Amino acid sequence: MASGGASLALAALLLVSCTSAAAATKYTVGDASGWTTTGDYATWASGKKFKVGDTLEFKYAGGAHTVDEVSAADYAACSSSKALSSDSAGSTTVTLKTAGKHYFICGVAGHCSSGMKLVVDVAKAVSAAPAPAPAEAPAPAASADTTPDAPDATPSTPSSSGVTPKTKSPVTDLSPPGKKSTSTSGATGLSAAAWAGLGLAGLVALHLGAF
Ligand SMILES: [Cu+2]
Repeated sequence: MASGGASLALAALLLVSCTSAAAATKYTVGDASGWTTTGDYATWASGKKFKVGDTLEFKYAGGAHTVDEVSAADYAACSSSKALSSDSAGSTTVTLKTAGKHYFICGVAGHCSSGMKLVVDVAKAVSAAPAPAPAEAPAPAASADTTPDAPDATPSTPSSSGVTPKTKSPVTDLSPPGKKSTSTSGATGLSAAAWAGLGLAGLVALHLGAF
């Protein structure tokens, strides 16, 4: 039962991470120009609000350039000798996994110094909204999980029985007034119509009798 609760919690977490991933933005570095020596990536990055989960797609001719993530010092020095990651496949997609500044340079000699460098300031993912959701979700899932597994467990029985009357009472309280109001209005409506009909019939009968 512990594993069941854990897997449910995991599933909830996965769902949350999937939803946040769906909200992530995919940026093509340099837009149509791509990752090139003639790009101006400071201008390209300015005004963009990068956040954790977003992806950067570097487009370039495979082998012509590299995408190296480096430290701030190596970014300033255009050195990729201690690169945190490196790729030269031609289409490099980098997922921004952590908040803070991320530095990318091209490792080909002379390219970084000619402007092939990009720094992005990544903001924390908007975790304020998704955070309360997983906290609420595992609570009912865990209690529902313990009830069938351990019916003899004392805390589960009062909690489940305590829930049922609460849900039943508003239903029983609501249904009688609803039924009464409709039935009485229907009855009065019918009787009024019946009396009117009888009155008309009586008048017609009187007229017929007079003739
Ligand atoms: Cu290059």
